[in-house]
Amino acid sequence: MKEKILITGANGQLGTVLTDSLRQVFGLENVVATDLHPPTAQTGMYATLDATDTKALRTLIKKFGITQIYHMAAILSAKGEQDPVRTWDLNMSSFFCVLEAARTMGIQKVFFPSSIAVFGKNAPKTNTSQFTYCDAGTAYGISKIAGENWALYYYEKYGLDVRSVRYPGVISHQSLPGGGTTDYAVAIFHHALQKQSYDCYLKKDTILPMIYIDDAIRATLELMDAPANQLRIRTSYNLAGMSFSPEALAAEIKNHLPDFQINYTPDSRQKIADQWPQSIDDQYAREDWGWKSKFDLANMVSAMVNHLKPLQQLNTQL
Ligand code: AKB
Repeated sequence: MKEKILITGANGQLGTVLTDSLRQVFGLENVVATDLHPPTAQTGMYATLDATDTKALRTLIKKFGITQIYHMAAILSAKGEQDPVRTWDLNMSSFFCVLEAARTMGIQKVFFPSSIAVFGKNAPKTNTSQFTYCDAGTAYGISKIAGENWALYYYEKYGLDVRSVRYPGVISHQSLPGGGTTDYAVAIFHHALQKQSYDCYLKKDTILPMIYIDDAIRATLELMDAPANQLRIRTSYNLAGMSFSPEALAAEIKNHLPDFQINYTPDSRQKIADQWPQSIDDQYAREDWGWKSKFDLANMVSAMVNHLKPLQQLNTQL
């Protein structure tokens, strides 16, 4: 069967790279990127879409004969705390639009991104297991754990093939994250290259689970490609990449940029980070669909510096 894919939130940190990857796998003519705002660079089919607009979503599904939806649109943890009710509203209503359209319009597969934000202060901090307390302490995290349970509900009640991973903080060079608690781990590279210094909003010893973009995208594609009967988790799979603190990341960056200096001025995001695990046990992902991360702290930092340095040099020449 020829797959036709629709992505919501295609301009976001993950959406941008996922769209490119899906276009490489399925062909330019089979992937429709959607977002509230037009993309900066146009490389394929695009439609403006408010993901909470059921009618508009259904029109696109019909028009393009969509068979799979990757629902990436969401308000993240830090931004979400500025308006918790709106965060719940947008994250949930957009997912319901997708689930209901998928259920009633013959969509074959849905991808729903969850997050380590589903874990709260009662979950064990290290090697946090698949099945533990999910007492999320942010509006974003609450919407993600609710979304996971709705994914399971639609799977069990209607047989809808919804798949999901709990992403750690994603580190990418292609685009900037927006509104997350883990965003520092991307911003630090841009500041290190532009100003040789960074003022970090988390304490130096705050260890969080992170994943490099190549691993995050590969995990998504591998999960979506796995045989349905191998998948035991229909809420969302724990996913691990690496774990580090701002201090450890800064030390690794210094190996490439010796003049780099870091300061720490913790703000409200510290409280969010303190609720989250430091490391994740992704045993089910490894067993069910063969997940294995490739990037550790050292090779992630090399990759980021190698990708961003030439851009920085170009910017200073302009
Ligand atoms: C955030 O920090 O909100 C996200 C996430 C971990 O889901 N990057």
